[in-house]
Amino acid sequence: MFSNSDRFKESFLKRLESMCGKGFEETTKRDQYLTLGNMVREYISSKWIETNELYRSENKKQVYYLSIEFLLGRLLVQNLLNLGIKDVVEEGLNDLDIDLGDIEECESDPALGNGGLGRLAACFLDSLATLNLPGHGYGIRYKHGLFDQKIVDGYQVELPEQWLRHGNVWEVRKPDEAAEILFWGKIETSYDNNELSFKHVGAEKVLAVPYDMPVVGYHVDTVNTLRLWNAEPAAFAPNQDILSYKRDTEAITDFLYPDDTHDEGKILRLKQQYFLVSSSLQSIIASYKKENSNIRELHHSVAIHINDTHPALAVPELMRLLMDIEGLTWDEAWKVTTNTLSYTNHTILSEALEKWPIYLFKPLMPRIYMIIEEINERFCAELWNKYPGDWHKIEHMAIIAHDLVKMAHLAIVGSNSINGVAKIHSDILKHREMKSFYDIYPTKFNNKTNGITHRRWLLKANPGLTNLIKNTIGEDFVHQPDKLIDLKRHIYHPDLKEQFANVKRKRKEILAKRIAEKNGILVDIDSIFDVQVKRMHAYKRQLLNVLHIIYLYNRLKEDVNYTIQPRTFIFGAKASPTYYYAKKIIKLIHSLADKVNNDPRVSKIIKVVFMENYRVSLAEDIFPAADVSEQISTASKEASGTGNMKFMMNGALTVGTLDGANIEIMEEVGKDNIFTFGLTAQEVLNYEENGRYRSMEYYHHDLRIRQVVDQLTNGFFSEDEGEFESIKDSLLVQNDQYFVLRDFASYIDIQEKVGVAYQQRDKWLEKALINISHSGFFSSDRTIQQYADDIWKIDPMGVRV
Ligand code: AZC
Repeated sequence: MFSNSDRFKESFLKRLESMCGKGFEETTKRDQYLTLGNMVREYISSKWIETNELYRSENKKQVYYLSIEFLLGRLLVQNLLNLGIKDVVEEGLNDLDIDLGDIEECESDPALGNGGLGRLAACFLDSLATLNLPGHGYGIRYKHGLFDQKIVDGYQVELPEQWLRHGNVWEVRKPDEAAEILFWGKIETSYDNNELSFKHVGAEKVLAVPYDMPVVGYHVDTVNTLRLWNAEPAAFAPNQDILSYKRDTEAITDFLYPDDTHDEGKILRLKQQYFLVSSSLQSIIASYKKENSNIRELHHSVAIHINDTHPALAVPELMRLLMDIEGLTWDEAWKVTTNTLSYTNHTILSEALEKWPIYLFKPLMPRIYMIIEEINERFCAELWNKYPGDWHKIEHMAIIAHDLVKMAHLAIVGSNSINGVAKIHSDILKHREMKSFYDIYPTKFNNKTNGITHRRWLLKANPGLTNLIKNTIGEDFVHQPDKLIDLKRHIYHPDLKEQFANVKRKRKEILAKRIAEKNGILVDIDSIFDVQVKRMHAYKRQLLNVLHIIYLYNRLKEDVNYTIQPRTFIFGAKASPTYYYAKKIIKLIHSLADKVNNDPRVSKIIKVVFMENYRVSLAEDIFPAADVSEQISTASKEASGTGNMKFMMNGALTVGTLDGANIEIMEEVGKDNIFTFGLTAQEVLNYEENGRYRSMEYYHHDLRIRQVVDQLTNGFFSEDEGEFESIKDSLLVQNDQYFVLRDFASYIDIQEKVGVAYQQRDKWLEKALINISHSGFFSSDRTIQQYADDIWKIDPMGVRV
């Protein structure tokens, strides 16, 4: 049905009318979306079945990627692209006067993730399938993904996200493969025939029903699986309050926790984690046992990856399944478990390190708690042997201490590999944050610098640039993104520069149109599009960006002769609903936008735009239009960043601190093609250790700083003067934890250089092209190949079509 556009058109019309029971003219865009989606899913299904059969018959090692988040973004157009049928479909639709873009707008944007961690998982799935690697995702089918953000009078308001309202054409419910999860109750221990056995009695049962979604590789036959679990009531027990049981059960998969750095400390969150882990492990073992008889060899056929600590209960749960269900001894089970599991750490922020109070943990998962206690005792005994008498060290490294279960310690002890997500982050893990573990397990620690899929962030998001690159260096880079480097030979070619400038301009026009529609602000296409899009968080320092804009405003007001290259400052960010400070910064950006955009003279030179409801689909319009990429976190705090890579790949220049993957971007493109500033990670860590930073000194000694900080509360903004008091306090009273004032001067300097550099148009275009040509290294194909080779030890299957 997709062999040519006429064929497609014919089947599409037939399907559309029969599915909707109305004539073509009467059908809506949504009807058309659903019809096309169903056709594509059907087309995928034969490859999907073949892939699964191949995996069964070859019985080679597979990896399962457990993640509490998968931030997928829309799938229709990406699937069409990966299947190689986008042009046929687009042509056929055009004949019917239908625009594929309009149809795409009907697809909801599944936001089953918060930010970097969830989006990384989605990029990894795309790379696994494209590299023909047998790898599947396991996650949760949240009924409501990350909240929709509305801005009302400058404040963020959260609305429930509704991605399933019109159904999900990509999923297949598999009730036959449901798993049972037990919570609460107690464990009865008995001892017969020299064997200990454990019976879980009085438990509340929850049914985990899988919904499978196909993960289509790019121009290959491989279709892997993303399995998302839905919580449903199991059999009802007598005398149970059926309504409250149903409510409590379904609540497990109702909402994604809208927070990616704080440990919510909620029992529901813990339930979600165990629910994900237990259902996934049961399903993995069941499918292993179909083809293999010896469970003691599980690790020869299966690798299981723990994406951050949220699925770290995989350690005790795998132990439980191997011992209590499969009958292995502790030692046998431990060998299999540690050889199967690997773990990625995504942050060193201490508030993100999960620690669960025993009083919550133990009653909810009594058997799991018993196993963790045993793991802890054995681990502490090992430590005692190694460091006899060093109680302090043992207490510090223990899995259970001070009535808390430390999930990162559990993950480290139970895994064969622990990786960070950029060189500097992995080094900080090894030499500081997790040094004591690195000392005893030096070979477990490694680095896997993050990557992004160029199939979404270049081929799908930026077809204009993709075509330009194809016309310049051929199509090799499509399959081998490191071939983008071939572009470097052409960067001095005036035609290429002009064409690139045109592509960028077109994308800026599209974004400008969207801004005009949504924000009612007219922006200048010739201005620098200077963009900071990411979650709102103190360490990411959107505030530094804001203070710089206030400073520019002041200069432009004070000196009518001060001229700069016009700039449009674009922000997009969601704040966790309970994160007071982050929400204040959103309000501050809006107040600043009012002030700047309504000043008749200043607004001709700079503008401020906050784009509501930042999400994957919006990001696809933003990255291609950006000139400048703001990556200004306090050095050492951003583990890697991945937005930085998406900007780079679309030819934006980075203004960044020496943090996370910014450092590796600099190593790739060279110092002349990136704008770095600010404290180094080492300097930040030194300050933190010696406590010698005094933000007040910077406030008193730098007039520019004093002026902008005072403006937060002196009536400069039209709000009541207390509105931004807490932000000022964070800088002065609380001694500026993230060194905003410390880095202010160097940020102002580098931004001035950016403005000047942009005016040397030819040079700027060369720098942008150099960034694109070096972005291949940041493909998630490279990252995944490294995971496959070094950690999971899996090989590709299937053949390219
Ligand atoms: C993020 C990191 O903050 C970001 O630097 C990194 O690029 C990304 O993971 C992918 O590795 N972390 C999270 O989103 N969340 C947590 C809990 O770390």
